[in-house]
Amino acid sequence: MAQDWPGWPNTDADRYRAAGYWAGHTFDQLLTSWSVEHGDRTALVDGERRFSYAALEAEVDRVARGLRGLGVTRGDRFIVQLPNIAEFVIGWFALQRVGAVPVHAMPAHRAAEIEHLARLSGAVGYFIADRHARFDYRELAAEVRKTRQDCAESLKHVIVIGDPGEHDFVSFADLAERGGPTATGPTAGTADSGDLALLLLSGGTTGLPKLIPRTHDDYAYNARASAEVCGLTRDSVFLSVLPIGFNYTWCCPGALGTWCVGGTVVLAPNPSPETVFSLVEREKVTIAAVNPPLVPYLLAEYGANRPDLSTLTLLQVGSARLADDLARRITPELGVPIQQVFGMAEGLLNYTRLDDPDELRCTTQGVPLSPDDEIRVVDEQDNPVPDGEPGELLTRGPYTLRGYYRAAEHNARSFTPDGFYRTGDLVRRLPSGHLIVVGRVKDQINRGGEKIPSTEVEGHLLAHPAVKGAALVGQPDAVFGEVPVAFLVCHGQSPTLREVTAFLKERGLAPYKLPTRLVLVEEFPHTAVGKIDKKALAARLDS
Ligand code: OOB
Repeated sequence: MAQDWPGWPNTDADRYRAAGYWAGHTFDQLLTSWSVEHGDRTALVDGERRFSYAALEAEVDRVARGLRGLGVTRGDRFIVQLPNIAEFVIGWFALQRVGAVPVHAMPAHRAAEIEHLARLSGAVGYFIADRHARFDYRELAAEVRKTRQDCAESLKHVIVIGDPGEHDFVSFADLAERGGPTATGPTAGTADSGDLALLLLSGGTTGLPKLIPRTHDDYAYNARASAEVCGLTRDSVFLSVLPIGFNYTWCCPGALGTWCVGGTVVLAPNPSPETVFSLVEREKVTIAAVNPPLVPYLLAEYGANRPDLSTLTLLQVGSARLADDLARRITPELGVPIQQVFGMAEGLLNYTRLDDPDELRCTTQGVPLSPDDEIRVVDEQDNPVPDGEPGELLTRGPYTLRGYYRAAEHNARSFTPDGFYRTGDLVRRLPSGHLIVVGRVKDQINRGGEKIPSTEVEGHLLAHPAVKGAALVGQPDAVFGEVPVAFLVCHGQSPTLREVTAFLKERGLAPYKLPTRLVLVEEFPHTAVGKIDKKALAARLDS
């Protein structure tokens, strides 16, 4: 497995171990120790279902037995595409128990994304819900499986929460029966803490999105250190508002960070302000993590109905730039302290600190999590810029990858020779170390936290018979910060927006990536080095 992704050089790995960041535990070992330590306490709430730590572990064990019965084994990759339901947690830890590697997919992903994930990861299996939010995931699984039929590492096992339907899929509820008598109990030493623990999908910088390898050591540190910086304790109740499979919700500190300290995780079935506030009241939530587009809705709902938010001690906002003016309204209006979170699935996390003055909490995206997060802010030649000046953020540290999974060629461009990850984010660093996100040099659109890899969408647009050239550009938007607009050069009859979005949907693209507007042009402006000049195109949108 080691040749699939470059790990940390030994000197750095030794340093991270000596500093205590890498504690040498796998997630399966962590689950067992949490269950021993906090057995009767509530680990997870999903609607009317409540799981103590001990009950959660028992469920995990049952499902792990079933996975072993199917032949799932150490190192196997397994796509997990589940909404905010307890089975995400049970399935995820069951995979850990057999030493397999969850590959996180978002509920909004469709055939194009799942197919890409399956191909990149070589996954042997796929967890889905039967239906969720008016979408039938069994149809999606059947479609992806058909296109992967030719491949040795195909999705052999599709495990369905709910009704498996007509297909040759396995019901999650029946999984345990598959386990033979020899398949009981956790297997000691199924994985090493330096092994791959999970694969996350990158938001994309150039080309198609890559997979991010995260180890037990680095991801457990990510969770534990985040819990500490956010002041979590065993009395903390974390509300998962965004999809639970999102790195932010799962580990920053999210669910995993909450369990590290013996707290309770509550799953919100949807992010509507009514749902969020009724769960805050019912479950006495202490910390919730949201993205910027949700904030105005939360403020409006609070203004209208004045729910009791007295238990809430922290509202985290992250995944896209929060406008300073909106940030400044949160604490005065809701009476809840805010924390900005500027993170990335690749690793680096920045948090405003609980004791930062209001001004820093409202106008900056925080300081790095770890004392050993190394930060460089550089110009186009990789030379450091002075504090206060904008530059690209480069970073290296104990929980930031040194290379993507099975992407050697791409890695040479995305990392400096000395191992710094090129984030593609433009930041300004204040003398205090706080970072302010001022822009981006990567070819990506951030639609209120959902990342749209431009090249991926352009590839699909170019497959349309009338399209000769395509460029996806972000247009400023009051709700989402920015939304994708497609500039097209066409021959023959130009398609309409409706035709183009229908075409992209047909190709299996996730709905949030669909352009909201078409601009037809004769030809594209080009930069000095011959690339499509997207800045010039974006400028046409402003006018
Ligand atoms: C989070 O992770 P990803 O991998 O979906 O996206 C990372 C990118 C960053 O490189 C940056 O461009 C943008 O999302 N971003 C922000 C931001 N937080 C993320 N841009 C401005 N302000 C912020 N606060 O989005 C993510 C991962 C862990 C925790 C939080 C967010």
